[in-house]
Parts: sequence; C-alpha cells; structure tokens
Amino acid sequence: MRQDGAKPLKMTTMNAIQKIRNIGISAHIDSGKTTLSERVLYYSGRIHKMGEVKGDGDGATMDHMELEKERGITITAAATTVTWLDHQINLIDTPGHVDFTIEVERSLRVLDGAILVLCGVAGVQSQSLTVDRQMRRYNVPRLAFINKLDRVGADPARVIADLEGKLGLNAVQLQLPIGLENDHKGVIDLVTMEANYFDGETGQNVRREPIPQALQEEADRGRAGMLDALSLYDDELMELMLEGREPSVEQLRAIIRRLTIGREIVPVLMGSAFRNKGVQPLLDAVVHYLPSPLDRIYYARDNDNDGAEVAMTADPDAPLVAMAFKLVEESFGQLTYTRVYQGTLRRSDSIRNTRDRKTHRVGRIVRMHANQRQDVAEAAAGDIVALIGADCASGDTFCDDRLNYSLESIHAAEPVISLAIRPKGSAGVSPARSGVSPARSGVSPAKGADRDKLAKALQRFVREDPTFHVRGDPESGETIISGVGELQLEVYVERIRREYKCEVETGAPKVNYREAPTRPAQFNYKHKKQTGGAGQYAHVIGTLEPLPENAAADYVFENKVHGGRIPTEYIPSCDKGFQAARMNGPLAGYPVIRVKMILEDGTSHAVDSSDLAFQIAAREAFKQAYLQSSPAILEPIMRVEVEVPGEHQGPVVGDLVSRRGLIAGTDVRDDVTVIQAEVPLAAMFGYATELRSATQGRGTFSMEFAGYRPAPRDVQEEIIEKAHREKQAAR
Ligand SMILES: Nc1nc2c(ncn2[C@@H]2O[C@H](COP(=O)(O)OP(=O)(O)OP(=O)(O)O)[C@@H](O)[C@H]2O)c(=O)[nH]1
Ligand SMILES: [Mg+2]
Repeated sequence: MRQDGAKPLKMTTMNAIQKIRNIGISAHIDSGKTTLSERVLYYSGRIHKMGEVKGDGDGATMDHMELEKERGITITAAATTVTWLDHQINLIDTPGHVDFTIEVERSLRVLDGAILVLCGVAGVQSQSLTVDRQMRRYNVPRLAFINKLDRVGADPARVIADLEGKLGLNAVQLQLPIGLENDHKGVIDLVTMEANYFDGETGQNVRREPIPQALQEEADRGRAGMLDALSLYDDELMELMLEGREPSVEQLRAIIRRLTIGREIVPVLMGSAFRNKGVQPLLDAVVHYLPSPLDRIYYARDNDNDGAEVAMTADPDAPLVAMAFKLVEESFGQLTYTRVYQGTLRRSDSIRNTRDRKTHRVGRIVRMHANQRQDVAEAAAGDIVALIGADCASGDTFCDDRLNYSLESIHAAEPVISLAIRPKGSAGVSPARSGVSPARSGVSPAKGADRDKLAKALQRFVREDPTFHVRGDPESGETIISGVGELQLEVYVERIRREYKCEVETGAPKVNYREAPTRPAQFNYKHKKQTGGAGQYAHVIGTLEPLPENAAADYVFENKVHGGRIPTEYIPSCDKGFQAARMNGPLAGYPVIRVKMILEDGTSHAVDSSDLAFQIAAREAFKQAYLQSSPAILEPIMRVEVEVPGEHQGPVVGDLVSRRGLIAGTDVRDDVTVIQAEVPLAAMFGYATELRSATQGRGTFSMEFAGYRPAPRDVQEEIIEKAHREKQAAR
C-alpha cells in the first residue's frame, strides 16, 4: 500500500531543489560520452583546458584512472558538478563496454534524468539497447544526443528512425544539422528558429543567427513536424494549432519539459562533441527539459510497516533517507557515493544503515570532480555527494534513526565467466582459504606477502563491484574470480599488478555453468546415527520440482508439513540443508537453479533430532531427488552483435554458425553489416582476436549475457566427464 504523506515544501527550498539536475551520460562504447563530458566541464568553466580521450595529451578529466587513459575507454563511472544557466548539474559519465554495465546500472538507479548518446553513423547499437532497457527499468526520462555528425556517413534521420523502430521511442527532433560530415557547421534550433554556430578555437562562443535562406524551407518543415509530433501528446498545443496560433518559446519549452518528464517523448539533439558543436544547446536542454529531483517521485519500503511502499519527499527538513550506490576503497578509507532522497546529510550526524541497523557518525562529506574532491558541510535532498570513511556495502540505505526504510537495490548482472588466480610462482593454493601464516606454510616471505596483497585486492574489488565474485574451489584449493566478461576480469588482474604491486598468474577463462532439474522427483530420506552417546535422527519427505525458465527466483522452498510431524524449529534447518546442497550440484558441481523444494512430511525423535541432523537429512534428500529429476547442464548464452565491412559478412556468419550460434538477423547499412546472433559463451573465448584477423582489424563486436539454456547432449557429457576428471585429480 502506498502512503503519500508529503507535506508542501517551503518556496525557498523548492527553488533551490528545482535548480538541481542529476543526470547520467550513457551509450554504446566509443560513442563519445567522455569527449562530450569533457566539453561540458570546459564550457561550464569547471576546467580550463580541454583534454582528449586518446592521443598524447593529459587525457580526459573523467577518465582519470591510468588504465582508462591508456586504453582510451571508460572503466568506472566518474561524477562531477557543473553550473549552467544558474542550475547545478550533477553529472555522471558512465562506461559503454558491457563488462562494466554495473556502473551504468547503479548510476541510472540514482539519477533523475539521462542523455542517451548515439553515434551519427552507427545509430542504435547493441549497447544502446542495453542502456535503453536500464533507463526503462528505473523510469529515467532522457534526451537523445546524436553525436559524430562530422564523420563520413553521418545520417541523423536514419538514427532517429532507429530510435523509433529499434527502441520504440517517440523521438521528437528539436534540431536540424547545418551541414554534415566535413561540412558540419552547427545546428538549427527548431524551438527558437535560429541557427547556432560555435566559434573560437574550442567552440566556446555560441553565435545565434537567423536561419540561412537555403535552409529556411527545411527548417519550416522540421518545425511543423516537431509541432505535429508534440501536439499528439499535448492538448494545449493541439488547441493552439487548431486556432492557427504559434506557441511562444516559453510555452513550447514547458510542453516539451512536461512530455519528457512524463516519458512520453524523447527530445533529439545533435552535433559533434569532438568538433565542439552542439554541446552548449544540449546543456540548455538538460536545464529546460530534464527533471529536477522534485519532478520525480521515489518510493522506499517501510520495514516497520510490512514493507509498505512510501513516497519520499525531497524535503531537506524531513528525516534522512539516502542510498550508498557506489564504493571505492582508498588508502584513507572508503569513499561512498551517496544520493540523498529525503532530508539532509550533515557532517557529524548519526545515521543508521537499514541493512544491519548499525549507527554511524557521518565523517567528511565531499563533492566529487572526477578524482578531485571538495569538502562540504552538508548535502540536502536531491543532491549527490560522497562520504569518506563510511562503512557499508554498495546499495545500502542510510536513514535517520526515526525511520527504517529500504530503497530497492541495484540489479547486478550474472557472473558467467571465471578465472583461477594466484601469485606468480606459488602453488595453486587459495590465499583466501589457506589461513596459514607465511612462516609456517613453507613458502618464502615474499610469496606470503604477495598472497596478502592479492587477498586484500580481491576483498576490495568484491566490495566495490557486485558483479565480481571470489571463491575458493574446494577441490583444487585454487582461488577463482568470476565476473560478467573477459575484459572486466582482465582489468582487475591488471589493477592487482599496478595498484597492489603483486605479480599474478591466471588460468584460462572458464564458463560458469549451471545445473537444473527437468522433471519432478520425490525424496524420502532418513538420517540416523547411533554412536555411543546422543544419536542423530532426522527424516524428511517431499518433492523436488523444476521451476520455469523465467522464474523470479533460482530456488524456492515451500513448507507443507502438518501437525508438527517435523517440529517448527527444524523447518529452517531443512531449508538450509537444501540450499547448501544446491550450491554444489551433484551432476558436475555447478550451482543448481530453477528448483523448488517442497517439504511435505517427516519424522523426528524427541532426543536425537537436532538442527544439524535435519540439515544433513535435507542435503542428502536433495541429492537423492535431484539425481532422479533428469538434471541438465545449462550454459550461458550470449547476445552477440558483430559489425563488419560488407565483404566479410559471409565468412563471419559462417564462423558464428560453426560456434553453435543462431543468427537472429543481419542489417546492412552502406558498406557495414551488423550481425546479431545468440552464441554459447563457451564458443566465444578468443573471438576478439579471431575476428580481428579475419577482418584485417575492421570488425568489432560486443556481447552480453542473454540467459541459461540446456547445453546439447554431447556438450553436457563432456562437461560432466571433465568435472569428474578434475575431482579425481584434486584427490
Ligand atoms: N569524429 C568524431 N569522433 C568523436 C566524436 N566524439 C568522440 N569521438 C571519438 O570517439 C572515440 C571515443 O570517444 P569517447 O569519448 O572515449 O567515447 P565514450 O563513449 O566515452 O567511450 P567509452 O566510455 O569507452 O564507452 C574517441 O577517439 C573520440 O575522439 C565526434 O563528435 N566526432
Ligand atoms: Mg567514456
């Protein structure tokens, strides 16, 4: 049940919050997000020299990590604050590569609006689709910016058709380009009906002029098209038009703002970030059309009231509710990026973490500018800041003592790929699990120190990144890291070397398979042990059932035991036992998913039954039923998009098919072919290198997890056999 108990805000407070814009820049890899952000920083006066993502200079401000500068890609999201038209814009530049998608996910979770950047040549690419899904998940209103109009083949009309056709958005074009490719000079603003040019070496001087004669007709058509599109959604405009009246600029802006915030339309702007064209009007549009924190309603769950949904109010005087959405561990403590939803976060205040109900004192609060920080005394509702020294996990909610609210957590992608890792030259023993001091383990002190460094690094990355996991393999004793993709793991391995000065070796990347039952099976298992003193007794009866592919949870437990045949206190023990067995699938040791355990009956013993006895019985019962349920090995299937010059289409498609790929479609534009396919992850290792050599370096691809599907019989048998061999070898 929702409670909308917001009280009206004071005028001065409202004015201040209305002038905040929390926005993210998200898009497919390499579409120019960081280049665009650099211009935003420069034109707003935040920096005084413009850097570029690639080349010999100092690099872009937002790509501050050494690895980012070297590779010319964004790896972690960076935040900054700029002032524009008397508004405060908190801006987060996110990475485009799908392996770092958690950065986009958590940014969109806490931002009020976004800019979806598109390449003027390539249009809607695979990551645009992913980003679009994420923006929908968090109901984020957005603007589209068609970038790279200076590139050969740039075609904004086609990109807009893509936005409508592929993403199903109501794209409303607010600008026309003045020239394309080498002739790209500026944009025509269809709201004010002016031409905008960008003069000066860095495009810093915006010159607004009457529309050139040659473009007047096109501009009139564009304006009429824009008004038609808007009037479909807005009665006020429809009426004006029926009366033959022209809306004023203010009226039009108000209508566009309303429709954008209501997510009925996506205004489209354009230019070339690299050539310094169109960025200032985009910033104007951020202020004019994207929501302030007051324009969005956010809900929390009240844990003191059965998790009822409560609307928060962006009132600085209300009790605090804030979300820690991203952490970075640093030498002087944890840096916690936090969005304040309600109330005010003040230095030295006591706040409570809803997850563990622990109270913390707020230490330093800073405003972030890429890797620079500026101390502030407080942050009010609607603001985004970072805390120094807070102790929490990413996604935690902080509240005032009086509240017990939780904010919905951040969606984390599936870790489908694994790698064994160890300090160079050491045996394959897990540093996390060895628990033996270096002096006693027989390895040299240097090695022991390396292990400590590795353990420290891994511990940190696990805390920071919910898609990164570490475990010790019980069979081989190795440390296994897993994540969403090869590049993500490669970056962490490189960071361990650089930031922790620890040389490591890794095994070959491996697929994280899953197991699942395919038909129901019964269990009836009695655990009975009589050894001298107290015995052990537990007996469980029930059914194991497969869950459908799209089930909300991987595992469900249902208790149908009547009449206390199993005492209530041991029911959770059974659940625990099933879950423990599930994590180590009896078929090949992979976690079992899509499984429901129904506990129906059992027996107990007044003296010999215990928590432990029921856990053991449930574990064995799981194995018993599972092996009767025709279990299958599931493999991760990836959605793959390959872009190649037309002449390579045939061989590249043939190669994908030979990798057990299903071709979902091909799209030919000019001389570029985009191939969409679904391919098992197991067949995609090393694909980057092979594609490069097959296309003389001109092909690119991206892939992301689509779902788990049963592997073909022969592949399953191979996986099972391999698991058994490894188990034997470990013994
Ligand atoms: N021709 C042209 N190139 C551009 C433009 N904007 C960016 N680029 C180039 O495109 C490449 C990628 O730019 P970035 O700004 O790093 O792109 P990004 O979207 O931040 O990339 P990731 O963060 O790695 O996803 C760089 O070589 C830029 O110089 C543009 O408007 N025109
Ligand atoms: Mg970038």
